[in-house]
Amino acid sequence: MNTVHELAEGIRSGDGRTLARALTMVENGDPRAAVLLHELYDPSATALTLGVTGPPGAGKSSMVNRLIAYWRGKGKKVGVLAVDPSSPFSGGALLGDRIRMQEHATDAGVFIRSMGSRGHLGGLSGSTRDSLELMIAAGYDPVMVETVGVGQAEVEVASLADLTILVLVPGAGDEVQTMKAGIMEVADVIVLNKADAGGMDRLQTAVESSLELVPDGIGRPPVVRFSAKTGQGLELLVEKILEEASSKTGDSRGARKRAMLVLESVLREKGRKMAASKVEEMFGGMEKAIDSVLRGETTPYGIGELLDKSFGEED
Ligand SMILES: Nc1nc2c(ncn2[C@@H]2O[C@H](COP(=O)(O)OP(=O)(O)O)[C@@H](O)[C@H]2O)c(=O)[nH]1
Ligand SMILES: [Mg+2]
Repeated sequence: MNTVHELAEGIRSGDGRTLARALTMVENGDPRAAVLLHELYDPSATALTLGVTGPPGAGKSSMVNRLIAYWRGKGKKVGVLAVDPSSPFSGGALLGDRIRMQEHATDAGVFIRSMGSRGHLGGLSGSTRDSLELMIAAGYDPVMVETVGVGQAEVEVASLADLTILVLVPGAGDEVQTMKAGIMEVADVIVLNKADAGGMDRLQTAVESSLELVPDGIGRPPVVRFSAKTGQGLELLVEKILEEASSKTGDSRGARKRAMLVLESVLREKGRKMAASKVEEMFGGMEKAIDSVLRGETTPYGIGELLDKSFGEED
């Protein structure tokens, strides 16, 4: 068993096996992971992190594949985290991703990791940002996170990475997919994928009319027509990503934004854990707390009030 310090050394030196082991520690909630992440955190690291979201089948993995090839061509070490919040057990989508990205599987400059989101209904696991941090420490730049866009995932992915790329495709219900609350606001770049297959004009019109509803102050994201199949639009896509990155996270703001994202992620996890342990202490666990609600003794909100009191909050 290696010490945390040895693990840190291994990761910094770019050893893929050590990185893989550390990712497993993070996913399993191994208490040494926090010590390791603390040791590895370098506030001056400048890796670009990109969250990729959008409906299943939109071509997220295919687009990521193109971006990997592009950045490999520029001599960059590229990290990819594929999170599948919808099917922690089936693994179907993850397998598909592996096949789509496998041309890069033997390239030492590419690190691809698939993870489920056990115990996290329909959302990203709390360890996702920690996994990103491990990849940053190992020298990957950029690092991309692909999530299946279901429910809250699009909004959650925005609090994970420097930039959020939303991938949409032409098809029935263009309006519905673009109008979904919150999506437009969290996207920094909108990709209209499958440009080779037609239907782009209608999709673009739908997207642009939804964007008109986004408050002006936020700034409207660029919309890029793209085909992961032919590679059409790739250069423009990269240009827009880099432009948004330098306007949103340029200079020292990048370091600040990263520290903020990581702190938010740590606080979310700590808050959840502290609240859960209070519920354990007061009720003997979630199930018993629910029993108490069903017996009419309290409500979920009443439990929230109890938590406020027990954490000494007064208002
Ligand atoms: N015609 C066409 N098909 C595409 C394009 N991008 C992806 N696909 C196909 O769409 C399907 C879903 O792609 P995938 O990358 O797995 O989507 P994801 O679920 O969003 O990751 C696959 O069969 C891809 O080959 C594209 O630009 N044009
Ligand atoms: Mg995929």
